Amino acid sequence: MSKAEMLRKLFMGKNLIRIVGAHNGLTAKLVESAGFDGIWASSLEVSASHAVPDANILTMQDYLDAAIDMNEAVSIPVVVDVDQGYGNSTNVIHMVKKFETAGIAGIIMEDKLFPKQNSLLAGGRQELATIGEFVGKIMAAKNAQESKDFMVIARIEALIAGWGQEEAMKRAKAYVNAGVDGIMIHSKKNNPDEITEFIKNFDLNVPIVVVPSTYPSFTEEKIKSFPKIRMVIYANHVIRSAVTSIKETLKEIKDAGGIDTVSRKIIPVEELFELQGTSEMKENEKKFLFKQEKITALVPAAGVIKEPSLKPLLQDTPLVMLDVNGKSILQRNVELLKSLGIKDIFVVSGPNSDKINIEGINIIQNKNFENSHILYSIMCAEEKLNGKLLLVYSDILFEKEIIEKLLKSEEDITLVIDGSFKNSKIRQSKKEEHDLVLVKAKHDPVEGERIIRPKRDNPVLKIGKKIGVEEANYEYIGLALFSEKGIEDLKKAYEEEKTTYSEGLFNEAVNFDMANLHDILMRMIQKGYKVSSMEIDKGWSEIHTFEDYKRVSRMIAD
Ligand code: SPV
Ligand code: MG
Repeated sequence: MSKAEMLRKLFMGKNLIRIVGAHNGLTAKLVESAGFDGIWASSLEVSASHAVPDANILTMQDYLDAAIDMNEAVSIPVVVDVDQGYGNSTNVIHMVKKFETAGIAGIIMEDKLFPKQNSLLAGGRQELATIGEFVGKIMAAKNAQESKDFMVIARIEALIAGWGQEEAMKRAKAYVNAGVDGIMIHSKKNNPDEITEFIKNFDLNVPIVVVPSTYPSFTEEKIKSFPKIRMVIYANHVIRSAVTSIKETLKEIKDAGGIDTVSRKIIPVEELFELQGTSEMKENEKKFLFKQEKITALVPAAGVIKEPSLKPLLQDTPLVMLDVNGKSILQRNVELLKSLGIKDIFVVSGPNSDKINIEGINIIQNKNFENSHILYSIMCAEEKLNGKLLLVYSDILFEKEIIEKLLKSEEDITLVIDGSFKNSKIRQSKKEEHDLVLVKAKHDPVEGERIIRPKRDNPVLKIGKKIGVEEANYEYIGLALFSEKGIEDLKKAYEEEKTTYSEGLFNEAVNFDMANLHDILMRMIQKGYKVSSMEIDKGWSEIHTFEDYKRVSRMIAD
């Protein structure tokens, strides 16, 4: 239902319609939450809120902007005080288009001349338009509106201007004949006599609106004894009470020399947040705000190739640059990462780093490559590691879906682990050579030919190449995701271990610099850090030997 329809319905109902003056979204919202029927977008309140006289100093656009703010803040109808329409009939046509388009339910237009002065202003200029001129404006307004529901109410200022009852009634008749939807009769007397006299003589078939600002004793109870009065406007009490309250608050702050006492008397900021629609904003953020997380990918590729079967193939090229069916391992992985929106890719290189000539990656050199291993290489990139980190070993190829799923992990450290190694002859033979990084996770893989991978929390309890045959239930494939906190934890653990390390084995490594990632992860697990896992069943391959290379080349078609 449009707000204009809502307003018309209120006029068709039995209850006296009570609307209250406001000047912005916040005050309109307060009027709505207090349970009134609508908002009066008062020219006095709006101009006072700009600290200028209510005398057409502000422009139509200013009043329109204020009315839009109010209308958007509430779900009840807004009736706008449009003064005399901001000019002649031509201005009125434009004004109606603008206010109706903005969703305003109705307007009250007064029969004064432009520029007007506020009706209550002592000694103010109260110049009336001729009846003919104002009839023309009413016709212009009614003709300009698009929907049948938009209400145009004429405001008679004859009593304000001291022209008397007869003139007021003459105008009422002319305006009703011109097609207005209601009459507002205004008075600045300190009693309602003028108004009640006018109403007693009023026999036209439109509702009457009153504004008892100067005759406040004319309460709703009394108003209700005049059934022709269908709407009462409390025009300026919101801004006046705001000024009262603001003055009191300011005085107290000044007198008390601080905000200690006053803070307890005014609304808490939480209530203000609520009025501003902050809860709704939070709900919307949950639904629609997808944070663009910065994800860095790191490929530690500084290792010196010791595998004799690969040497003839590689010569002095790093393993990451091994050509598999026309594209290097690294090229394939970089393309895959980029297709997932990961643009910050760092490769830690060792010997012959000049051979790593791939566009769009950053090379970090591990100059100590001969005497170090993966953990040391990762830490070569330490200052680049802030935000999420995707770690991709240099000698593996994998399905895109694995990374897609891994990136969704909300854990701090997630290792991709494969439970299929126990059934693979190739993996078993590598196991015997201690070439697999084994994992003991809390839960065993789910056995079966066709299964849906379980989505469960399966923390890593142990990780290493030398875990007992029976104990290990997975293999770590060389893909890991660290959250921002996860990477901070890793850095912290690294620093701690480095300071406490003194010669000899570091977990399974011969010394601290020769540590693999799993060496520090094992230490972290022992210290109580959680290392989570993402279980997979195949979908990846590593290239450690010539046999691996042949197998992968056969598998990869493009
Ligand atoms: C207003 O609130 O701006 C009005 C009512 O027009 S009065 O101030 O009484 O003129
Ligand atoms: Mg006004």
